Order: sequence, then structure tokens, then C-alpha cells
Amino acid sequence: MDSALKKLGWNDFFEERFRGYATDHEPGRVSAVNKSSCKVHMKGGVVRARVSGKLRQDGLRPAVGDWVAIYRDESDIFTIQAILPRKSKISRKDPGRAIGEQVMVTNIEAVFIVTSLNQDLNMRRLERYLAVARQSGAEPVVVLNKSDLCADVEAKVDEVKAIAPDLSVIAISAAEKTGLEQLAPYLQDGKTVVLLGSSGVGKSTLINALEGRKRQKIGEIREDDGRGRHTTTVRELLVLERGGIIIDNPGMREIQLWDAGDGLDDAFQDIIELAKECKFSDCRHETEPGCAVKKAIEEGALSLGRLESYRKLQRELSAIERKKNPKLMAAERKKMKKFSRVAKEILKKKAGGL
Ligand SMILES: Nc1nc2c(ncn2[C@@H]2O[C@H](COP(=O)(O)OP(=O)(O)OP(=O)(O)O)[C@@H](O)[C@H]2O)c(=O)[nH]1
Ligand SMILES: [Mg+2]
Ligand SMILES: [Zn+2]
Repeated sequence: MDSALKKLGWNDFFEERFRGYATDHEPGRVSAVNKSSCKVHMKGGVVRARVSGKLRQDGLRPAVGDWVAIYRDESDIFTIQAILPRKSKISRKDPGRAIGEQVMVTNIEAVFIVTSLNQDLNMRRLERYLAVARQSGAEPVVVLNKSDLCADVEAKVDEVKAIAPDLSVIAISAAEKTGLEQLAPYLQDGKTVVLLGSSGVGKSTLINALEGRKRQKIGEIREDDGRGRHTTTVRELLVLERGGIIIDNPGMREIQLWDAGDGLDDAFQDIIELAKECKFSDCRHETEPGCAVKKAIEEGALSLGRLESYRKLQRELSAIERKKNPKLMAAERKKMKKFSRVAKEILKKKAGGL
């Protein structure tokens, strides 16, 4: 197998799926996407490639991390003609549309959920990220950055471990380059990691620390509330000099679930387990007698905030599921039509009555 491609994450999985294109195409990995073209890493270097009309017609858009089949014509124009099946992906609800999936990144082995050990550490937000990451097919890892600003790092690590007992929780300081060796198992040749987290937590600083030089622009955080200023503006896949591939992301204000599926239950396994002990199998953990979840809250074994967070995410998911269901959508549209007809009739009557 070609070693340049391997460095980019190429493996048997993609090789097999590329076979049908191999005679007149070359494989490439999408490192950045903009409106009219994509930046693609190929065996021979980085090129700009357009997305074929056919793909666009079919509503298929390459995402950062995708392996694609590239056609190169006589005048050296590169065209993406197919997107190879994805091994893993992170999707969220498209913030720009009422309903729709936005595939953020694909073909990743690990998701670093980066938060910082100052004001930014927020368990409820972390739960949301975890639900998204657990559904991706990649391994979620919690990275607590800015350990240099925190007096009791151990306590914070334990607090996070309590909501993610099965995951690695790693404290580092990207600025002081401490703890970085704990990330080494994920930063292997040909393996891809994506960084997720709010603006200002130090995602780009981490990349610079790993590279030992300024590769990404970093920005000051606001003094009053410690928030970032959205310094990184484009999602980009970078091949690290030390080996390994990392995807830097612009800081997100919020990540809304699209299809957390089992991810949500995995993220709240403790509540699922408790609920099995409730007297009623359909217990909503509200006023029912013999509720094990409420008992755990009373005893301090479970926080009310966590239960509420679970409920909120569940509601969010079912709202999306409803919208995704075309039958329900059609029924809703019909209702709206009827509503506007009735409204028109009322207006007409009113006008007539004047
Ligand atoms: N004290 C301290 N500051 C850090 C650390 N890591 C990053 N910072 C600072 O945090 C600020 C934001 O860092 P960035 O790397 O730009 O944050 P980001 O997550 O990439 O932010 P966006 O690109 O806006 O999403 C900068 O002023 C960094 O110097 C750390 O480990 N300790
Ligand atoms: Mg950044
Ligand atoms: Zn209950």
C-alpha cells in the first residue's frame, strides 16, 4: 500500500471501496471544504478540486475527512466524482436550516472533546458533546486543557469521570506543553483525531504545541467571561509532522443533536441502569412511587442537573425524529394549510362585515 496515502489515513477499508474507481481515478482525502471547491490531499500533493455536477445533483457534499475518487482531465482540472463510504462521522443538526443533517467530519478514530479548566468547564455542555461523540463510531476522549490555571486538577478530572466513567479523561496544558504524552496513543501514523469544543479552550494552541511551531492562528480570550473570539474560522485537516492527522474546528456555540441514537443512552448509562430498578417499567421519574432515579437524586448519587440534561437531550432528539418522519411532516403541513385556510375565511368574513 502506498505510504504517502497511508500517512493520510488510507487503509484496506478504503482500498476495497475504491476498487471500482481505480482504473481512471485517484484517491484523495478532503482537508477543507468551501462553497465552490475542496482542498484535497493526494499522493502527489495538495490540490483544489471541484465537486462534480452529478454529486451536487444527488445532494452529496464532501465533508472534511472524506476519501474521494478524483478525476483529473487533460487540462489538469481535478473533479471529485465519488465519496467513498464513511467509516465514522460526526453529525449535528444543521444550524442554518430548520431540519437537516450537517456532517462535520468523517473517518476519524478519536474525538477529543476539549474544554478548559477555567470558567469554561460545564458538565451539561460536556454531556451534550459526549452524546454526539459517542454516536460517531470513534472513541471519545475528554481533554481538559489549561491545567496550569486550575488549583485542583484531580478533583476536576474526578468530576468529569463521574459523568463518563468508561472514557479517558486527560488533563493537559497546551500552553506549557505538559501532559501531552497522554495523547500519544491517539496520535499515531494514519490515525485521525478531531478536536471539538467551544471557542477559546485552546484547540489550536494544542495543535501548535504538538507541532512545536505555529501552525494554527490562536487568539486571546475575553477577560470578563473567559470566552474565545472565534479565532479559527475554517475546519481543516492537518497532517502532523510527528505522524497522525488532526482536524481543527472553529469553536462552537452549541452542538445540537442530529441522530444521537444509542449515543445518548451510552452517555447516560447510569440513569438507564437506575431506571431498570424503578417499580414501574414506564416510570418517568416524576411522581411515581418506587422510583430508583428519584431515590438516587435524594441520596446524592445522581445530580438533578444530569437527569434534566438527559431529558432535555431526549426531547431535542424526539423533536428531530418527528421532523424527520415524512408522514408526520405531511400531517403537520396539512394542519398548517387548514389553519391558513380557516384564517383566510375569518379575514374574509371580517372584511365582509365591515
Ligand atoms: N493558561 C493557558 N492558556 C491557554 C492554554 N491553551 C490555550 N491557552 C490560551 O487560550 C486562548 C485561546 O486559545 P486558542 O488555541 O485560540 O483556542 P481555540 O480553542 O482554538 O479557539 P477558537 O479557534 O476560537 O475555537 C489563547 O490566548 C491561548 O494562549 C493553556 O494550556 N493554558
Ligand atoms: Mg482555534
Ligand atoms: Zn423512575
